[in-house]
Amino acid sequence: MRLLVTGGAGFIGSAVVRQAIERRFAVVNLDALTYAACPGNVALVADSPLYCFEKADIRNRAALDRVFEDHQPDVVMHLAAESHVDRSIDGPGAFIETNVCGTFNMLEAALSYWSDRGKPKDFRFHHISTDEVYGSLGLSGRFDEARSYAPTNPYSASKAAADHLVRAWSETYGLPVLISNCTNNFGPYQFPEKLIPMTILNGLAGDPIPVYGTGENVRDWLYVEDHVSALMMVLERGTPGRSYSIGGENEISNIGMVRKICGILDDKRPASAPHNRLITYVDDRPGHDFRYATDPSRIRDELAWRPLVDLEEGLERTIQWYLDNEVWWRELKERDCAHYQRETTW
Ligand code: NAD
Ligand code: TDX
Repeated sequence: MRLLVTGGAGFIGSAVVRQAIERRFAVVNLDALTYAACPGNVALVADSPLYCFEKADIRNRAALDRVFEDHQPDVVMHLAAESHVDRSIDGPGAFIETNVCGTFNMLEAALSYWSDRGKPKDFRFHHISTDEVYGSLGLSGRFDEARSYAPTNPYSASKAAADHLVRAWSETYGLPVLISNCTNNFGPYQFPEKLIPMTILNGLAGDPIPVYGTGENVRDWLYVEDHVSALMMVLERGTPGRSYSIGGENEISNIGMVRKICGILDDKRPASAPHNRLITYVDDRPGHDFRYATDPSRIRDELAWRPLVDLEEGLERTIQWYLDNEVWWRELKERDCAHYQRETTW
């Protein structure tokens, strides 16, 4: 099975690449290597004869046609995206270009490739999306596949637009697509602009740990390897045209999460305890969604997916990974990562 992965040098995409190679897929990793990419994320598999890298931008249709032609993939998993909400508030243009226009290019390239080959029935275009497309929840309720879309920030609006395009290419042209909408991921190799790695690295450095607003906003967290096992199940056994909600059922407020991380850091670095003295409340994110939570009943009932790593175990593994992999994040610290307004030093 030849799998084309886009965004495979990023956080979740690289976990897909590593797991797919372990399962003996031949993998083509297409990535533009933006500020968020790290080729080291796939170092463990880079020498495998099953692995191949293509530096290409999904905004460039001709480049996509060439990659499809050269590698003849059986299935596609599309993860390449601009992924940070704070950056989308500051500079929405890149989110529209990559997440919307780039997805349009991917669909057109895939449709043309699939049609030219006689529309093989096992071909799949799996679009990896987010629960943020559904907008914000109050204190109760959970998102599922029947929920109406109501995105509230440029990132989530761009992902919602991409989801609509993917569904339209299925309904109109018959392209065998799958869509999955997942909650917040965490784990090794996550770029430190996101809450969990930011808290770990600032905690280790003794720098302020920024908590937006009151810290009462709630997220539902899933360990990245469990997300990837769900993605592989959707790819292999999901029904074309359907979408799948993926969630960890690990709801926690941001301040609760930050305190948990500080507690683990206290155990691992007792000389710097208590780390929660570093917690600093800062201005809220504009349009900050209050709560996300996802009901994963469909993927659980139809595909028998279950997460294997609970929140405590996942946090322990993640924090230990950042402690053991300083070379990885030091290189990112020194990199010029195109700055944005809400940026905090990490
Ligand atoms: P990431 O920012 O870590 O990685 C994104 C990757 O895409 C990078 O390697 C980058 O170089 C590449 N990329 C960006 N623009 C590109 C372009 N124009 N052409 C080619 N490659 C490009 O993101 P992530 O957190 O790994 O998220 C991956 C996907 O999963 C995204 O589609 C995101 O919307 C979705 N998702 C993320 C989460 C989460 O919690 N991180 C949750 C649900 C869904
Ligand atoms: O320094 C911070 N302080 C803080 O309080 C940061 C970076 C974030 N936050 C808050 C904002 C959110 O409520 O923590 C929460 C998590 O923030 P992020 O890590 O930026 O994630 P979020 O905005 O929830 O979006 C993530 O999950 C859905 C990913 O970045 C998206 O790509 C994914 O689709």
